[in-house]
Amino acid sequence: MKISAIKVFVCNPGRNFVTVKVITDEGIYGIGDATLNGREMAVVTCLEEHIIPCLIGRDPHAIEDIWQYLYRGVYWRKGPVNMAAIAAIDMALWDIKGKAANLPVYQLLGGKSRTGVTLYAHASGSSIEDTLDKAEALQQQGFKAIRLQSAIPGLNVTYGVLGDKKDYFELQGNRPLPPEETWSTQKYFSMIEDLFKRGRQRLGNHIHLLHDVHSRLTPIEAARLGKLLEPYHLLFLEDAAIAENQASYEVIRQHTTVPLAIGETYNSIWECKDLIENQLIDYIRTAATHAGGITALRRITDFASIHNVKTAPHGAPDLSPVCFAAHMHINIWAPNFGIQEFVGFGNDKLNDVFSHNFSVSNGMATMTDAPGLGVDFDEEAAAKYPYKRSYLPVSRLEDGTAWHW
Ligand code: CS2
Ligand code: MG
Repeated sequence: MKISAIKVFVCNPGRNFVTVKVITDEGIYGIGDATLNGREMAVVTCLEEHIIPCLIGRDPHAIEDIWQYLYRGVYWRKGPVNMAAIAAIDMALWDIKGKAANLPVYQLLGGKSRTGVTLYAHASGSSIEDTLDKAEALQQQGFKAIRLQSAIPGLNVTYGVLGDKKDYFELQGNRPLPPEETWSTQKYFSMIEDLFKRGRQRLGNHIHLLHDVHSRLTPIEAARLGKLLEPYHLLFLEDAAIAENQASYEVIRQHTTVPLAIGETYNSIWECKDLIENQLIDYIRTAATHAGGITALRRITDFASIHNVKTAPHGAPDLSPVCFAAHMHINIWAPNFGIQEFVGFGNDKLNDVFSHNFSVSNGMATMTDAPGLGVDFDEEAAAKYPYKRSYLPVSRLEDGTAWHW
């Protein structure tokens, strides 16, 4: 079998997605997700101009060699653009291998370690009351783990909160230039404990609660938050502070037993190596699309497993259902799987473009035994939803200082 062509598609069924299709001379094709929000076209150019010409005529079964060829073989390693491009090729090759073997990808990884994938859903409200109403509705749908986010009184917009928008697609959708949001640590601290205190009172002690700080705090502030939230026993606190300096998590760890999670923006195992090796985190949240595909995620997963770190892959709406499918296969296999983030695939346009074989019931995702990744991409449907330039908001402190996303 040989790779005969590779096509790259950019479409916007609610938000932008970059999808790769690797086609072989035997008619089997594979699909991969290369979406890097706000920098979509950089990945397209990387693929079309620099990567695809090197792959035509190669054996698609040589997944590891192609991965190493694209990673080691290039002077410029890592980086979000490069790794998203490698990731999409890698996912597509696993899809091809599965289809050729007539087996779902998880069987190629080692088979099932569990019957289904536990999900955590998002409850994001315009007030604590609103957040808890949403959380209660999710609990009634059967979700066993819920992330609580609430608007912060005194701030005009709060990250992760939908406001008057009906869903993430509308909230984070098409903007000509980045909007700006304001952050105040002081105002955040005046709200956050109440959210979890009232959350526990209303939702009970059996539900898993989570929270995403989106790196807005410094390590010592994150330590304070961890201590404050200890009585409400979170499953994890996500992105409590930036960890470009991985050792800075020692500050948080020294002060609190709140489980810590990080990694959704990481592009390689090297960004989480010290965090994992020194057991400074409890969950690693790398995504197949951004960390180099299934091959890379499997390596991170195994490395994490020997240091008591579980996986909790990123599942935001800026990852396509192809990435979610890749996660499903890794999650079903991984001995140290923790939990999968899930925001739903309720958007009609999205479902018009991507078809998949997973379903959600009672807070768990399961999938059929379709060969490969079990997802498909409709080129004609995608053509109805052209790319539109779009950005995430930029965060600033109240005095105008640019702040962490
Ligand atoms: C968030 C994301 O899901 C999460 O944990 O951090 O929703 C994040 O805001 C987006 O991926 C950015 O597009
Ligand atoms: Mg997050």
